Amino acid sequence: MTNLSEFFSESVSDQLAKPLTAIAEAAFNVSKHLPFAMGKAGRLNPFGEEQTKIDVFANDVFATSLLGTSIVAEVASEELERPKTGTGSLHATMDPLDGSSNISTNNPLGSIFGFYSSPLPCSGKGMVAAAFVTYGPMLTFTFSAGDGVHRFAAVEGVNGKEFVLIDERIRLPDEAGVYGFGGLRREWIDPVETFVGSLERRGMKLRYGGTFVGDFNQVLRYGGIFAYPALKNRPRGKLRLLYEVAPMAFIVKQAGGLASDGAMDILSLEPSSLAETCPAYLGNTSLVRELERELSRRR
Ligand code: AFP
Repeated sequence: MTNLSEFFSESVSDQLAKPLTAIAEAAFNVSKHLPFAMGKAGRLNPFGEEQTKIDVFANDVFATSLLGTSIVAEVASEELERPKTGTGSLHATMDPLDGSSNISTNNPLGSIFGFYSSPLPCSGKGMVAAAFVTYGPMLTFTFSAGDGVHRFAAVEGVNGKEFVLIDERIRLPDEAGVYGFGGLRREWIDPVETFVGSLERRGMKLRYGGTFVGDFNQVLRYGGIFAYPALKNRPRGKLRLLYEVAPMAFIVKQAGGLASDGAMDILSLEPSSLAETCPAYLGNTSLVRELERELSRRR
């Protein structure tokens, strides 16, 4: 079995292997603490959302690990007012704990990371790597450094826990099996509602759990489309471009798919702030293009 450091030594530059390894190792720590840090932290994040203790813990652990590599110049996080700065040249974004509302139900949670060669905020054209962690029945680490998407699972090794390769060069299946669209159905804009109706008629299954990482991950495995669409009362959607959507856009493209805001490639969007949101449509290219056409017809 190939472990993470063996895989990195053959295929990833030191500049990226170090911060990616830092995240993977920190994920063990976050996963271990999940049962003990489920309560509220008693404060709000920059978006006015109530933080849980594990949001704060995960944020501290990942930021400290990334900055400790001396390769990261800044870490911008959904849980921080301002990025934390370091001494390197790589720029990192993170959603340290995605899906906080799933904590109390023990449904999947995740962490999302993006790495850029340019200062933040910047477009996805400057992205050089992305990764996500799933805390589910298995602790997994999935990444792309621009040469395919690879997934590792945590196992007990001879020297303690380690990540071993379980999927190399993940590709979206040609046949689309599942879809998951967020937001209240009554708030979906008409083209989205029409499109979802057509997905149901062609036999695709609804899979939605309320964690972007978990829901996107199912699309990556079974093929299909994930969306947090433009809503009537929220035309730029809910998900944060830099912290959530752009890293998954990088990954879905590396897996042979597409990510769009309904009109443009997500990785071409030029954010003017770290907090910007965007409608997010990710998955099999043919489906994302079909939805784009539906949206443009009604514009
Ligand atoms: P929380 O971290 O507040 O649970 O939000 C999770 C999330 O940002 C993303 O992971 C989900 O895709 C989306 O929100 C779910 O939102 P809805 O509850 O509106 O479906």
